[in-house]
Amino acid sequence: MAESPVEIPKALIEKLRNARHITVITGAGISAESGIPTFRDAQTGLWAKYRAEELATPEAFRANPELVWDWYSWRRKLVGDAAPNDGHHALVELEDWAPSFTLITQNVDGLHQIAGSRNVVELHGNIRKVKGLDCTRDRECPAAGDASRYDQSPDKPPRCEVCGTYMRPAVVWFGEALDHNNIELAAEASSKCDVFFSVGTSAVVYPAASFIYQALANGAATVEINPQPTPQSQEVHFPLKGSAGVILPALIKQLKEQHS
Ligand code: BJW
Repeated sequence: MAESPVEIPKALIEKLRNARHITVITGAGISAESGIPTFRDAQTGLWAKYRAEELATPEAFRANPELVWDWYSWRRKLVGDAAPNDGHHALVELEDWAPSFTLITQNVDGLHQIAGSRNVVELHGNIRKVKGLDCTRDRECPAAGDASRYDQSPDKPPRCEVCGTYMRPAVVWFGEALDHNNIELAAEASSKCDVFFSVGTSAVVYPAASFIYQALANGAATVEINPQPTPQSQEVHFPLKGSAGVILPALIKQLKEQHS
């Protein structure tokens, strides 16, 4: 059933028109309309079928490297076949429109960059890349980088040609530290923004879910776009219930109409 036309609150449009910096954090929900499953949606989410602790932790990889490598290869193929949707494209328009803009994403699919978003902070890494499991040079290792070079490898997982360690997806698993520089960029963008959007995330994974509180503490207007309530829905100024692929284009349309 088609969603009814979306009315964006005039007060939000006004806030956006006066904003100097806009910060957006996205989660798996924005890519759902590109056919990529979310993690926690009850019927369709990945965790409805697979156990996170058996696949998305360093312990799981060490215990069963082939299973985890295969699972990520399957997801990499899914992501490789997907294209950005209207929600991703609307965020590119918002970046073009705003004086200053930061897009923090928890997504590992790279669809924001493919859509054309420029100032993107990838908090949880990128599934299209690999790095060595125990490599001290991490992403600087010559064996790290584009995962597709290992697609034809008979070894699952392949080994680093320099030090022999297993190659693994360059994503952040539970219990692993996020890149320090990325946390700083996200924290700064959240503290200095005038409007903060949380789009398509269940807002349960930390530290990603904490950035909105920095925005709130610094007086930003906060917006949530999600068809389902989250633990943060009651705290945001503008909870907009619905799909990112519908609400974001409607918001851009109204922003531009009232701007001309
Ligand atoms: C739509 C839609 C549509 C549907 N439009 N919307 C503080 C408190 C409690 C726990 C912790 C804490 N601090 C740290 C922790 C532990 C842990 C954590 O947060 N656990 C909680 C789950 C309890 N955090 C960590 O372990 C992090 N590391 C860390 O803190 O390290 C500390 C450390 C320091 C020093 C040394 C060592 C360690 C790391 C977290 C890594 C998360 N990794 C994953 C997997 C990435 C790789 C992969 O892809 O496999 O990241 S888990 C998974 O969850 C993935 C996502 O990025 C992340 C968030 O999920 P997301 O995006 O919100 O998706 P869903 O499915 O949950 O929600 C989708 C939403 O979309 C829903 O709300 C839908 O309604 C909505 N939706 N269709 C708009 N069309």
